[in-house]
Amino acid sequence: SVFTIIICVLLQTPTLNSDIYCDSENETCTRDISGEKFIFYDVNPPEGFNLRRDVYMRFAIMLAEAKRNGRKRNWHLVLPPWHNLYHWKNDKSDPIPWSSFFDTVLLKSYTSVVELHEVFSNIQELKIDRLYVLQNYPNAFENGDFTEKWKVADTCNNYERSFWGYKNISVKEEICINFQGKISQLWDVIALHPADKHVMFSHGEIPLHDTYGTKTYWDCRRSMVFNKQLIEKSEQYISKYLNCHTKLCSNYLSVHWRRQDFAQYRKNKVPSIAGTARQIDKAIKNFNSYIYKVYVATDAPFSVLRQLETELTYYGYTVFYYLPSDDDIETFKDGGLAIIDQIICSHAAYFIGTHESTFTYRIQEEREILGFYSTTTFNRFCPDKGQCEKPSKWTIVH
Ligand code: GFB
Repeated sequence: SVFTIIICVLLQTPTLNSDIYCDSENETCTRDISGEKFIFYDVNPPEGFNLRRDVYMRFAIMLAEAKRNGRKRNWHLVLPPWHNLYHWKNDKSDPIPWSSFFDTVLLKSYTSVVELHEVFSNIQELKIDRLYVLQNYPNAFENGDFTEKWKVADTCNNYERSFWGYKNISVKEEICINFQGKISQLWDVIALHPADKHVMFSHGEIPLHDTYGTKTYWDCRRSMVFNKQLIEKSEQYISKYLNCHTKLCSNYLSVHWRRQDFAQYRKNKVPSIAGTARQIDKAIKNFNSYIYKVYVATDAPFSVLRQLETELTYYGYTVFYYLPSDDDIETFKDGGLAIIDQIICSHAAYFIGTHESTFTYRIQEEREILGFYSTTTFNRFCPDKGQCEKPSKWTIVH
């Protein structure tokens, strides 16, 4: 009817946040007033918490930068719940929202992010329009050069879909993409199907930051603040046991002593227990010989931690570590307890970390944000014998 056509014409006035669908057979138009679009992503299952935090930043920056140029106003990034993480032996059941670990108000102040459960606040089931399964090119250095590129792949690698344990998520179409280079190229992939509203990328770890360590990077990093409960719990510990009541403590040294797979498969890169104690003692003597408290964050079994404690006691130090109560384990879970370790390490006068551990990198970033001299931060454990390159310094940019 004429009336419907008029409505159609009126509605077709371009607006930023609306999509109009007209069905010419029935002469009806419907307007989706929300017009909101969502990016979902997932990460290779064996990757740990702290690499995943970096993958989040790549996606968040990709969206924030596009919005900064006035584009993609109706796009949102969905925070993938923490589910079934390989290292979290006690948290294998329910998906954990980001609010359990981070201040989501601050995450949202950086760019438009939503928790997955928020997407389900007014729908029962979600059909993702397109799932792009990202995969590496068979040869990253074709013709000797690493060039930026992507293409729809001829063959697909195996990909296990779990959708974070949600049974009511499915996919309309799956496309495999060989991908290499900067994450902002994903906008070109999305443009393959401009009408899509729910787009997902698996293997979100494959695309790289457009720029690393720049102001853009740090603006996003600063918005990743841990939630209040975790901060308060850590500060209570620092005040009660380490006797420090300020942000920049002067009276204890902290270490991130990554063991488990590092001690097993990277034997020539990590020190022995006695070697670790020797290096801590040497660092304290060089830095400030009045320090006698050492906080140890570690994934080592308790018996191994006690051996390090014995060695350090022999040198005259008092050793501290966070021993969670059953209540703490229930409340904070493996992820939260690891964060408490990270926060306590961040406030120490001097920090020594483990080479090539993303857990250590995130502590170093936190210390940069707090304002410590970088000489007190970018220090690593060396193997007992052999070479020990200096750690890279990623200092803050304001
Ligand atoms: O975060 P993450 O991946 O850093 O470490 P890496 C893996 C997990 O180990 C953390 C636990 O999420 C914690 O659950 N963990 C490690 C710790 N250190 C500590 C600690 O000091 N305290 C507590 N409470 N927990 C990657 C691995 O580990 O290293 C990859 O994720 C791979 O699978 C790679 O093995 C080489 O970067 O250290």
